[in-house]
Amino acid sequence: MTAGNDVGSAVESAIGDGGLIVVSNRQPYSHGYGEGGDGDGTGDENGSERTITVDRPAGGLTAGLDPVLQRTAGTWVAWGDGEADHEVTNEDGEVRMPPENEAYTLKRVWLDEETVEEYYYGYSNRVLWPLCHGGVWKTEFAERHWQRYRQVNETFAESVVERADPDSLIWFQDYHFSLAPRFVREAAPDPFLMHFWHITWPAWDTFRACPQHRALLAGLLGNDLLGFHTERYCANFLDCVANAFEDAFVDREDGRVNYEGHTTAVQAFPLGVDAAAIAEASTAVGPDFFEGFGREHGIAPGTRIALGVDRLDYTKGIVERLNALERLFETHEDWRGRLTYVQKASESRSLIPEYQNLQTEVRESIERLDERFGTEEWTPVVYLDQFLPSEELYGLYRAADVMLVSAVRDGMNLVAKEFVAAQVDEPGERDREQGAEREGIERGVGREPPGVLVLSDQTGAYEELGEHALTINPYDTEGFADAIAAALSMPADERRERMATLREQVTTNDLDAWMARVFGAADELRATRERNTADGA
Ligand code: GDG
Repeated sequence: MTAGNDVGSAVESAIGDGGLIVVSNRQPYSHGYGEGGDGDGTGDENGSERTITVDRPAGGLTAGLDPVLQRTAGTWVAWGDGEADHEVTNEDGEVRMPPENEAYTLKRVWLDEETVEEYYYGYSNRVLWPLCHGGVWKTEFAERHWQRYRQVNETFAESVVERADPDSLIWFQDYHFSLAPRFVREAAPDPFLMHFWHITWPAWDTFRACPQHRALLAGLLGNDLLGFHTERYCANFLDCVANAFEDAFVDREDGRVNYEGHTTAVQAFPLGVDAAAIAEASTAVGPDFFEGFGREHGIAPGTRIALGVDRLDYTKGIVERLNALERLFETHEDWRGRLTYVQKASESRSLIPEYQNLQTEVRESIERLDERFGTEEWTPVVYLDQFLPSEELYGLYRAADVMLVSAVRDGMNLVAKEFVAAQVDEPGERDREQGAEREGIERGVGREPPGVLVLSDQTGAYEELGEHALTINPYDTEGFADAIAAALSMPADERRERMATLREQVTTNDLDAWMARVFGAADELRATRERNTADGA
């Protein structure tokens, strides 16, 4: 990471003596059962033979926040969803983490099956997720889901209040906790509350369809600082507040709301990735991995690789992408037999019917493409549904000729940035390194680096990377197919130029820089608040 010292001082200054409390739905560490005892993995009747394993943060913000919590000896409050979580926590649901140096407290909140169904699947993912991505028609409003969401927010808020000091800094993550900030403020008015909203914020015309829109806004306005990925989401949020509450004072210019005597700053903080760690990990797998990968999936040496990496979610534009690839093979026949598209997809929220339908649709699209165009020697689409270790995922980013990011709506899309961070090779370098003469994925390269990013203009990432990526509208199948063809035949000079600018952007605005900005803003607001209190006294 580039801004290590900056982030350290910004965090320390913002947190002060009161400590940091992070609140998120997913926990940084979860405990499960491994094989043990008699070796059958089940243990004896009371389970005493089973060994306990720990799952660690794989990447992204969770991995980035973990060292911050360790450094500041804070508390992380999250849903304890691991099979063995109960076994390692005390009677308050607490366990010290990470296991090797026990630097901070992980407070686990227990949610039973019905609660998960209603709060997590029901309200968070069948109301807020589709609503915020503009899919009002995909929402499923049910009073009991809303009541449960409220109740879970209250429970999390109680856990926070029990652990907060007047000068604590409390940081909520995402759409699972819209109401908690107000609950905390009502019980403990002094701590500094901030919130980062990881998904898009829709326009008022969409948001007002939600029967609970006022309560959601009021909940979030319990915060002192509310962050979004882009200015556009901030503007949408401010617009919603202005329309929903006649008595709210909204300063669009300065990004501030005064509502019921409390001021909330609303600011854009585009999330970055840990570019240095990704770059390093991307070189961890070498020719052996790619040889095996090519053999396993029937990818012949010399084949160009297009890559997609997504959670299986209807916002990610996977079906739209497969349509564009089908069009490409129809209209640019010369790519038949020479390009394989690798789709890494992680199953997600499978209890929700829309997600089950999507899984079917994706599988059917792939089968159709393979049936229409596939040959004995060539598979047009390779589908990977297993979770890949970071090194393999980043290695695939490094090896890809073209990265396809085609979300129909996406708060940021970190995959686009991770791909750029993993494009570490100077042209010709890998050839020299490996002394290889053959082309193709067999030796870890599709062709001469760098690769090309094809990016949907409907993502938050587009605001920062759009100018130097090849831009597409995921619904414009024809234009999308042409963009893939253009990416595949882009001259080396142009690829180098584009990638150099993209890399500059992604490495400068990395995860540390983001953290420094967020904590810097919190620090400033806290200082202003203290001055105002002193002046008023
Ligand atoms: C939400 C917003 C916003 C995926 N498969 C594997 C794996 N991944 C990792 C990727 C990436 C992450 O999952 C997905 O992040 P995205 O940003 O694409 O999307 P969401 O999950 O929808 O996240 C989004 C984000 O929050 C952050 O604010 O950007 O807009 O919707 O990091 O690398 N990682 C590993 N193996 C896999 O198989 N190791």
